Amino acid sequence: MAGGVDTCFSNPGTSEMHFVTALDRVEGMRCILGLFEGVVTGAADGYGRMLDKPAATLLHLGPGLANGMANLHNAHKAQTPIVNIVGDHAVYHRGYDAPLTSDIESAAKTVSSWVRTSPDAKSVASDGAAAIAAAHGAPGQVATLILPADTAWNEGAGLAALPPVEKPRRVAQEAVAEAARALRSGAPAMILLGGKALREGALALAGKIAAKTGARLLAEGAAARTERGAGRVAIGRLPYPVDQALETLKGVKHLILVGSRSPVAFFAYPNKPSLLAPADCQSHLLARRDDDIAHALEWLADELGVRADPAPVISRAAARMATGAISPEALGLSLGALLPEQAIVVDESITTGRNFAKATQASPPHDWLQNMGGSIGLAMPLSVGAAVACPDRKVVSLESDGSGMYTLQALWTQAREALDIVTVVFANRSYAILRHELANVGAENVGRKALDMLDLDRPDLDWVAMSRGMGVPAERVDSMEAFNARFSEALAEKGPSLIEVVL
Ligand SMILES: Cc1ncc(C[n+]2csc(CCOP(=O)(O)OP(=O)(O)O)c2C)c(N)n1
Repeated sequence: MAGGVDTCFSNPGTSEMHFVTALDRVEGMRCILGLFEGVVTGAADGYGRMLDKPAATLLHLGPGLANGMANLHNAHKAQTPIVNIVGDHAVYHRGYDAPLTSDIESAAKTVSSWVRTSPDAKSVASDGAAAIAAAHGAPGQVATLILPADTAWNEGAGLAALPPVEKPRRVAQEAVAEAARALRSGAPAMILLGGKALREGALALAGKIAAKTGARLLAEGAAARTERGAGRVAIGRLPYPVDQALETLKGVKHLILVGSRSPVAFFAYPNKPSLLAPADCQSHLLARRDDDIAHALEWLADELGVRADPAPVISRAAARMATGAISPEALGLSLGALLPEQAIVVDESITTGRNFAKATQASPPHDWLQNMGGSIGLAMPLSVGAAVACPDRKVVSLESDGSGMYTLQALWTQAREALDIVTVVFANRSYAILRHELANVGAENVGRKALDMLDLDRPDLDWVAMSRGMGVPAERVDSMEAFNARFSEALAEKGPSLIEVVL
C-alpha cells in the first residue's frame, strides 16, 4: 500500500493464508478473486495497461503460476507493470518434496523481467518494495516476488522505503539527427510506432512529422494500448498475413522505429521470409520501447520545425448502423456508429474483427487494447482489470468464441465485482483463423479428423447459458437489428452483460 499498490487480483491457497488475513488488517487494499489464475494475471495486465502502475497478483505456488502463465506471457510482451506474487512452501519445508514443490523461479523467469525469492521475514518488506520499483521500470515490467510461507508468519523488519524508480532514458542526439536526415532525404520513408508512441500526445507529434515530411505512419501489428478515435491521429497497423505485410512495406527505403522493432512475421511459413522489411530498407532507431518516446518525438518535431503545426487528426464521421444479416462488415459498421466516448475496447475478435479497427477509427475517442503475446484467452480477463482500473468508463470486450473458452471464468468476477463491461462473443463456432493457416503453411490433404480440430460444433457452445450461470445477463442475437438494440441497451446500462452474436 505504501508503494502505491492498492489492488490485488488473487487465487490463493494454504501458503498464502497470512497474506489473505492481512487484507482485513490493512485498510485500502482491494482484493479481487479470480476463479482461474489466467483470469488473475490477465486482469492484472488490463489494470496495469490502463493506469501505468502495477496491481499485485497472488498465486499459489508453481501450479498456480503455471495456470496464470499464458496471460503473464501476454503481459510480459505488452511490458505491463505487474507485481506478481507467488506463494511457496516455508523454506525449511522445501527439501521434503511435498506435493506442491516445484522450481518456481525457473518457471517465473520465462515471463518476468525481475524475479526474487524472499529468503526470510526480515527481507520481505524490502523485497516487496524492490518488486514494486522493478515493476515500474520503463516502460513497465512483470516483477515476480516469490514468498515462502514462513516469510509471512515470522517477525518482519517493518516498512521498507520504495527504492528510486528508474525513469525512461532520453535518446541520444545522434538518433534524432539520423531520423531527421532519413526523413529529409526524399526517399520513401515510414515511421513505425509501437508501445507508448501510440498514446495521444506522441501520436499527434508523429502525425505532424509524417504530414510535413511525407513519410507514411504505421503501427506495429498489435499494441498494448492505442489512444484513438475522432480528434486524434488515425493510424493503420501492419497486417498479420505475411504477404499483406510485405506488400505494405514494399518500396520503403527508410524505416524510422519509434517504440517499435523492425517487423518480423508472427510465424514462419515455407518459402516466406521472417523479416518483413525490404532487403534494401535502412532502419533508424529513434527510440526503443523503454526510452522516453514522447521526448524523442518532441525533439524530432523541433528538429524538423513541426512542433507548432496542427496535428492531422481524424474528424467524427457520420455513422450509420448496419441492418439485415450479421457479417463482419455489418458488425464493424454498427460498432463504429455505437462505440461510446471514452470506451475501453479490448479486442480479441480475431477473424470476425479484421475490419473493426478501421470501422471505428472515427468513433468518439477511445482506447484499444490488443493481445501482444499471441496467447489466446486474454480479452475477458483483460476487461476485468481495465474495468477495475477505470470504473467510470465502459469496457467493450470483443471476444471470439474459441479464445473466450480459455478464461470464461472471468465472467464470474465481472458479475461479483459488478464491473461495467459489455462482452460481445462472436460465435462462428470454429477456430476460423486456423482454417486459413492450414492453407498458409501448405498443409495438404486435409481430412475430417484435422477439420475436427478446428471446428467448435457438436455440441454448439451455449454462451447465453454459460454467462447466465456465472451471473452475467446474456442474450443471443441473429440479426443486425437485434444486435444494434441489445448493444445499445448494454451500453446504456451499468454492469456486466454479454451478447452472443451467431455468425
Ligand atoms: C494459448 C494458445 N493456445 C492455442 C493457440 C493457437 N490458436 C491460435 S488462434 C486459435 C483459434 C482462435 O479461434 P477463435 O478465438 O474462435 O477465433 P476465430 O479465428 O474463429 O475468429 C488457436 C487455437 C494460441 N494462440 N494460444
